[in-house]
Amino acid sequence: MERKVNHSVDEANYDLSPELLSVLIQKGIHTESLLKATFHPTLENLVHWSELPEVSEFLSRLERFQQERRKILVWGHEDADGFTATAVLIKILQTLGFEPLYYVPSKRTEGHGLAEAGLRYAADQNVDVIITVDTGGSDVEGVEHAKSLGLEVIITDHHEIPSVLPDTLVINPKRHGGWYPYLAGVGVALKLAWAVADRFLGWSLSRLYSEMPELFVYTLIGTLADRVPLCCENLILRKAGEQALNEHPPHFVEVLSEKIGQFPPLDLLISLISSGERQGPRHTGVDLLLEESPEVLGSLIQRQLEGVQAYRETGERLLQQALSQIRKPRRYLLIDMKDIDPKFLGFIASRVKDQYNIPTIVLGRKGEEIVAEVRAPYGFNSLELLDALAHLFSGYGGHKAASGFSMPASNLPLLVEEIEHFFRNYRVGWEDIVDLTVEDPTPKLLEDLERLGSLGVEIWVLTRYRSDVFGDRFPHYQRPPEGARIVMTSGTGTLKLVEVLES
Ligand SMILES: [Mn+2]
Repeated sequence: MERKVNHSVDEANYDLSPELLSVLIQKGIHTESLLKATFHPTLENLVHWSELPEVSEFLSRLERFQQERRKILVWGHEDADGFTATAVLIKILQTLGFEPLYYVPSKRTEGHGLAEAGLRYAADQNVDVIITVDTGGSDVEGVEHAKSLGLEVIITDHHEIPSVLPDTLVINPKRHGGWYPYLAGVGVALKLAWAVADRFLGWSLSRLYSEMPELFVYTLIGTLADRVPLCCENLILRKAGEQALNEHPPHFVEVLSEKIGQFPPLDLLISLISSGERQGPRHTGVDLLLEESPEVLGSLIQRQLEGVQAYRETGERLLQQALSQIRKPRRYLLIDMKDIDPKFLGFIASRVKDQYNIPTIVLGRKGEEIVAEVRAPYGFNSLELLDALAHLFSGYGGHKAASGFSMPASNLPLLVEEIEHFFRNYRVGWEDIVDLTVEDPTPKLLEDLERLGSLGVEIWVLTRYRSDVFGDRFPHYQRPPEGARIVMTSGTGTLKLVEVLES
């Protein structure tokens, strides 16, 4: 990918070695404003909305929609990032007098992107404009279909940029060399909300925070659920969201607190939103966030809590079933879960990957199609694998660490063969995986790594162990032999030893 490196960045400001600065640039923290957000993660250092690609076109279109009294539908994605992004966009559009509808296709029955049933729903409701959140960035066909129904489409997404973009306005922070490379879908929606608030209402970001703190709580939930790196802008959004949650808990949090007799822990909020379900054209994952009536919320939450419990139980049972299929893990794992509910595929793939730390592909079925979730350990780009297999797929996309695809079931034998072939020829050593190789570590290097780790920046380094430099950073039972080659990571502020290599 082409990177817009700002060579005027003054490393002296951050007292960082040139080697570590170039690691940050490689990781996408490649402008003065992103560096500032990384080292001073406070709300006023959130990178200005105007740096989001194509945002001014987005604002002028909104202005036109307002004049022409257009009916807008926000098109979401069926996970916590998608639900929260939907809620953020709906709320900010409401402040402009729009009464947006929303639609979240079911992953199980409709798959990803601009699915047929939703487009028909939009047309039936006399919708003029669809604005997607967290989805659609590679859906060339869906966009064409929507246009043929007379719908105008604006895509907002944060997934990797495909080789062919849909022929419409696409807002994705990864465009044009990857500004703000880490934002979740809801982070993009929050940036758009800030842009709208600034342009149409004259609000600063801190005014937006005090007028609509719930937007920051939604952003917290979606960002954590999407497992994006919690550094730079995401660290800012996380801190702002936690503060908003404690100081101005949204309605659903109040009702939930009362129900369970304590302030809900974040992971319960994430599970609660994640377990949302389609109900006709509505979705409880979105309604939980938007609903204000305590009575309605009370019954929504009651049912949802039961859903969380059921999801956890079924998920654990299916996970055990998946683990029991594993015989001898080698370079990768391919597990066929046949026709279980596909909403468990991602959960299973993540947990199996965590356990074996090798690329994991979990297959399921959706009608005539095979659907799959792929999870990869640090250093393995799952999209590289999927690119190599793309000719077998009807669709695919995602991130380096987590991706998915769909495919005609008849391609299964070929898939098995080609995955095996891919990994047989896949030779990657730690040298290729780590961010930095340092022959002679210095105390300053270790301190810098710890500082970056405490700011949420994960950096992997291949170096040599020297007791005089490392001191007692690793517990004594873990200490490598003097001079051994080691792989370590900045973790969350404490250096972690990943592996001692044979030399
Ligand atoms: Mn997302």
